[in-house]
Amino acid sequence: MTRPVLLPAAAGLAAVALGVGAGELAAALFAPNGSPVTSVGGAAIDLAPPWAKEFMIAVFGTGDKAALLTLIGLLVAVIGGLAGVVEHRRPPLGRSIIGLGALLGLLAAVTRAGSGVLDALPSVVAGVAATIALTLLLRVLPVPATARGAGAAERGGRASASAPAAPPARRDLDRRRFLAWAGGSAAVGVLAAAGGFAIQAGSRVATAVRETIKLPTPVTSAPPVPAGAELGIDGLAPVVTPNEVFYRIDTALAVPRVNPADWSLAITGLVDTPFTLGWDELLALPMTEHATTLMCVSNPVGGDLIGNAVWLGYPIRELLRRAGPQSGADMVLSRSVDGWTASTPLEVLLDDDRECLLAIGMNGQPLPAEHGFPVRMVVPGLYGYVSATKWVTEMKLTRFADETAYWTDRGWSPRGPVKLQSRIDVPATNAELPAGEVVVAGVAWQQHVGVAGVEVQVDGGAWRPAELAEAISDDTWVQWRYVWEASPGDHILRCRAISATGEVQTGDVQGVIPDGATGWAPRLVTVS
Ligand SMILES: Nc1nc2c(c(=O)[nH]1)N[C@H]1C(S)=C(S)[C@@H](COP(=O)(O)O)O[C@H]1N2
Ligand SMILES: [Mo]
Repeated sequence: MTRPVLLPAAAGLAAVALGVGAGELAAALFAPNGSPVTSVGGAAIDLAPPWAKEFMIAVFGTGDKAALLTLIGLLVAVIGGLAGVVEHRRPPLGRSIIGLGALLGLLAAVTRAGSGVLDALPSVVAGVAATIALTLLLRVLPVPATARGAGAAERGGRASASAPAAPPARRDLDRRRFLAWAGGSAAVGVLAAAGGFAIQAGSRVATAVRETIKLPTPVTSAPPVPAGAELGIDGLAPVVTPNEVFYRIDTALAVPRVNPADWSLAITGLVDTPFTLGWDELLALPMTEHATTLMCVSNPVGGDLIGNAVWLGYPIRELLRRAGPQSGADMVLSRSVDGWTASTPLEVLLDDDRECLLAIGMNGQPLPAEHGFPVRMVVPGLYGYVSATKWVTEMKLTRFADETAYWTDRGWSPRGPVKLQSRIDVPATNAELPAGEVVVAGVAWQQHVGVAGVEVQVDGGAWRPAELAEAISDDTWVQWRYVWEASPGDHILRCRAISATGEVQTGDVQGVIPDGATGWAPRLVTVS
């Protein structure tokens, strides 16, 4: 009786080990909050009655978390073994058990505070991997001679009366092959899980450190946001974008988790005295606070890959001066911990009248991991792809003629000054409105140049001036509103900005490649 239970159970155990390992690795790489094991553990802690918690702490002390994880491991092992045996006898019942287990992990992961849809992924990966592994392992399960004969043969060669289905040598080979596959699957699972936990341990350290950081008080504070900068219209982008909704663009599949203690910035290349700056040294420098609107060159006309934040950091020009740029250098090639690069004109970074920051703070918080923690660059007036390097670790002075950056190698322009643009936020696309006074509102920007006016056009008619809100500065976008006397029918609204230098936003349509989109975004509404 041993073999028909033991080997399928082993198959189930190995399959589940592989699944859990794959799930943990997927979590570490794509969804740090979606680890099935950690989520189930967290849910268990949340749901456990007080006496159970007290019992765990009383028995295991500070090892209570490790004990809980061991308990979960044992539970998973039991479920795996059971699934193997059941699947062997009555497929697909065992696979259903695995599916239920994965569903449990998924539910635990997506119901945790601050979780997102992506947090479901690791549990799905775990479930799919375990199911496939179980199916394949059961296929290579050695066929017993007979239910009893096999066990008897094992115990001493007293062959049973019914003849074996396969010769013993063959059965032995089958068994070894099965054990190799099962053992291999389990080993891969354990390795993947260990790898996942190791990666997450690093990220947990960075996250924990981030939470303890107290940002230094700026020596030069940003002036308070003027009361008149925020029109407070429903549906209009707030003048300062909260970190949680700030757009995110980067090439990093997994958000780099950098521990400030391990962070440094090297200033290299065409400089007299190259040097390296550490986190503590950076924190000790006099900090500047400045509001800058950041925008992606891939933002289509009317798009929302733009946000405005108050950044805290140290002026990059001071660092560059300390290194002493050599004549001939005209570009700073900044590099991120993940290898991504940006090419920024040196003269922009050295400009005394432009607050180019090596930023550590965003809207009063340490930079969120997604936005470059611990240190990034922020440059007013240039698109992000040539200036806003997140997780920055190197600034190399070089020449545009000698080197190219990540996006330049992919067809984008080496320099990326932002273009004059504006957007309608309110009313919403295809809104149905009652006739009469309708508030049209939006934002307009040309960072570091400034916006002097916005005009609105209805159905291709005359351009009429909108009211501008107070700007925080020329480095930020500005809100605007226009009161429109709407008559029944379908209408097309457009807006255009006028810059502080008198440039009028062009209606010529250009796509985002190679240096930013232009045109006027139409907004269709129906008035009745
Ligand atoms: N390391 C790194 N930094 C990067 C990028 C990137 O891919 N990797 N993308 C850049 C681009 S294209 C933009 S638009 C801005 C976006 O910054 P955000 O994600 O904080 O909004 O970051 C820039 N910095
Ligand atoms: Mo971008």
